[in-house]
Amino acid sequence: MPFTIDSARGIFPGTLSADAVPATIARFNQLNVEDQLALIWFAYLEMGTTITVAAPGAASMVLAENALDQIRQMSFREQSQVMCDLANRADTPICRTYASWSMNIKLGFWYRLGEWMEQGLVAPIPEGYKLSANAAAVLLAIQGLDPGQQITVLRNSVADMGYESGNVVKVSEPVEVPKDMAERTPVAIEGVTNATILSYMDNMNANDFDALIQLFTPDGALQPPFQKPIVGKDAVLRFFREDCQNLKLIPERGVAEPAEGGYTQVKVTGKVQTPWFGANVGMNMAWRFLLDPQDKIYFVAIDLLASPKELLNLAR
Ligand code: ECH
Ligand code: GLY
Ligand code: GLY
Ligand code: GLY
Repeated sequence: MPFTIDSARGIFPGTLSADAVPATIARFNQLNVEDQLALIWFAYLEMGTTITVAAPGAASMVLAENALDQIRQMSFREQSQVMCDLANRADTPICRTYASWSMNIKLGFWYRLGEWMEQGLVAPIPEGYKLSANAAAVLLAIQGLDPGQQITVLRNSVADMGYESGNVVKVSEPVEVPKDMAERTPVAIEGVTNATILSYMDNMNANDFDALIQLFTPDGALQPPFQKPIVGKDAVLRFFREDCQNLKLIPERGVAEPAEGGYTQVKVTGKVQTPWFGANVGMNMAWRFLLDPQDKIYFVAIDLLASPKELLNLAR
């Protein structure tokens, strides 16, 4: 075979991804947890003045309900402790539960706590809390990012909270039925007619993950932004069902060219919307596909782009 997953990761090396995101997360992780929580609070409040976050789905809130009820009944001091424990990745029952949740449940949990903090039901960030100089600098860096990068920093900052322990059962929202054929609107991509690529976009947009996974080779891999590849059909399908419902992929243009050994490499750029922000935030993205000689997906990387200018960068 002419490619390995590792070598496939290097296709279209000129693609500039938003390095500011992991760089900002790394700085964020250096802060003490009081600063971390206060910083997210300030960033989230400020973001709310320009873009609206959608309420979490009912299903995800049911799954977080027990933990939320427990927290609601605590004293302010205990509530603050729980939030610090989460940011500290302490080994507590709530931190273990939190780590077992899918991304959307984690976000829904914080969404609700944020509401309760505003309503005075959960311990607020102390009035007049003053960020350290480092934390203030990180906040400033976040304010300078484009909205797609800001929401990615926010999401990634809560992704790794809690306490990850061995064989814990992962909890995620139920999978909805795929969109009706009659309700699907096929994408069109300037410069790309490859049926596998078009089906990838259309099946993702329809939440049709069983059809989507058929497009992959058995050992195929998918690399989400700023993450290691997820390898193998089973793992990729699990990722689709847990983390990819109700995305809107709006590919705009692309290029397809032959690669070694009868493979084809395809780069597509365009926008992606998350159900959390809908049309309010269009993330500038690239997909870098490597198709095998049968046009099955051996590898696809999804990158959050450094700038809108990158949407036009289709060079090899
Ligand atoms: C408060 C203070 C105390 C601490 C905390 C608080 C609450 C914070 C809250 C934050 C909410 C943040 C949210 C962020 C949502 C971000 C969503 C993003 C989604 C990106 C998805 C992408 C998908 C790309 C993909 C494509 C594929 O083709 C394959 C699959 C996949 C304030 C209380 C913490 C409430 C809601 C960035 C890019 C296109 C890879 C998935
Ligand atoms: N800069 C493209 C990549 O992530 O490999
Ligand atoms: N409201 C966004 C979500 O639950 O995914
Ligand atoms: N929702 C998973 C990711 O974009 O990384």
